[in-house]
Amino acid sequence: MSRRLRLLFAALALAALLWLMFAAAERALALAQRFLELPTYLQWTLGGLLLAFAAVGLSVLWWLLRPRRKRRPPPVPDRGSLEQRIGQLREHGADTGALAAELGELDRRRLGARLYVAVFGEISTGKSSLIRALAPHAQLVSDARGGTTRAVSHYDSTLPDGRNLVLADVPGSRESGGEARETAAREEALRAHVVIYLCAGDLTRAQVDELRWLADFGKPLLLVLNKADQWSATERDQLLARLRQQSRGIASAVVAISAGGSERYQRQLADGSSESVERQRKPDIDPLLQALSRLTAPGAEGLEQLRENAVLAGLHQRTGTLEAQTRAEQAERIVRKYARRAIVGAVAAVAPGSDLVIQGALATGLTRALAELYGVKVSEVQIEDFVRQAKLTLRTGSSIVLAVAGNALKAFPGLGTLGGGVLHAFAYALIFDSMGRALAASLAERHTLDQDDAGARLKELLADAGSGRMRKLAALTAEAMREKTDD
Ligand SMILES: Nc1nc2c(ncn2[C@@H]2O[C@H](COP(=O)(O)OP(=O)(O)OP(=O)(O)O)[C@@H](O)[C@H]2O)c(=O)[nH]1
Ligand SMILES: [Mg+2]
Repeated sequence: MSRRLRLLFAALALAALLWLMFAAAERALALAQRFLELPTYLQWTLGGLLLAFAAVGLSVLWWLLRPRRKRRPPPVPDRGSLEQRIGQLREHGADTGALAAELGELDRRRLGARLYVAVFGEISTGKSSLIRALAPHAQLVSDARGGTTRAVSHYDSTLPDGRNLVLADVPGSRESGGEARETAAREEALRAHVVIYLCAGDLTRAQVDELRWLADFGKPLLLVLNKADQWSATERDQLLARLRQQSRGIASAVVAISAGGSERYQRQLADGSSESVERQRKPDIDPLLQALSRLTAPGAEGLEQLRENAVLAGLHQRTGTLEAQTRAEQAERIVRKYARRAIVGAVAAVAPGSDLVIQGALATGLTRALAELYGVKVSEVQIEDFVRQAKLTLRTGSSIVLAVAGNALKAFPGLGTLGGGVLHAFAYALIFDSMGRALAASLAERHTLDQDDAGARLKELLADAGSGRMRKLAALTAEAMREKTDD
């Protein structure tokens, strides 16, 4: 809802409230008289209703006028803590090469003290053409077919005032199937001192989001409308006005240019035949050069702190993603270990046909190990509660689990050769796998042992007979049972 509309509603609500208060005041005296004459229970009912009415009015007012939450910029960690986290990840066997390389590049560029400008935007908006116009002698790298940019490349260029800069040509975003290239482009944009965001018309919602994403990292931005030659002067001015509105508070300047690019046309030859010729359009990028000179006036050193903050904030996010991934892998190993133990235990102790009962000691161990992995403090009582709840879930869900296990036995005939007890063994693999996954997912998301959430996930997983998961559990069951019989 727009702010104006909200204010209008607020004014209306206020007027209604005032009117009510006046009307109430006017009648208050008369009412008071009659009120006092009423029996006590009616006095209370009437009073309660009035109070409820006022409460509703006030909450509507609050809803309309409540402060909107501002977008929060991504946090900038200090370098030391980031290095420590990366070190820990490395110790856990995670591939931290890219993160370390990013830190290395951060230092390399700081020491080089050159001014980096990235040309960023959706595919085919004319980024490479603009680089050609800004660095006429550069040999651009692009895919032979279609001229699409596939990787980040750098080119030397000079501003009209003689200052040197390094231009980064990056792959276009929002290319279908080009997610990895888009990530590379975004990372390069964070490494630059200034970003030129190129578009070729009105901004789509995705483009606005992309611009906001850059602005959230504190990136100095120029929003540049390319291919201005395709519009009349009036159309171009209208477009510029809309772009200014869409990028208010985000872009430092909005300008229109023609990067040039090439066009094909048919040339008539003297003998009457024709040939197709490619020629370069004449670029017109003066407004951009002026805006770029202004925005880069502080120079590489003046803009370095902003740049470093953006790179560190980006690294913080990437490190967080790798941490979550590494933890998920560790969780999977823990779950596998306990599921295996449960299978072995089942083969040793469960008589065929008997009920399924969660092995308490194993369930407790699994819960404790996962809580520790996710850094969640849990008390013995909480663990006991969770295990008790899981046991209850299983008591009512036993038939489902056995049915799922039975189907798996049919689907993987090899299991049948393992002899008696295999149905129970598989059922226990399924139970412990479900319990572990439910706990891990809940702990990762809630950062606490939330019984209800973990319980709901457990129920879902016990009945989930996805074929990939069943295949893994069948393999685990076969492996554990064979090992057991080999003992
Ligand atoms: N009319 C017009 N066409 C342009 C202009 N600039 C670029 N083009 C054309 O737009 C198309 C895409 O240009 P590129 O420079 O390859 O665009 P890009 O953004 O680098 O594309 P990707 O690398 O695939 O993301 C080409 O056909 C260019 O000739 C311009 O100023 N005017
Ligand atoms: Mg390109």
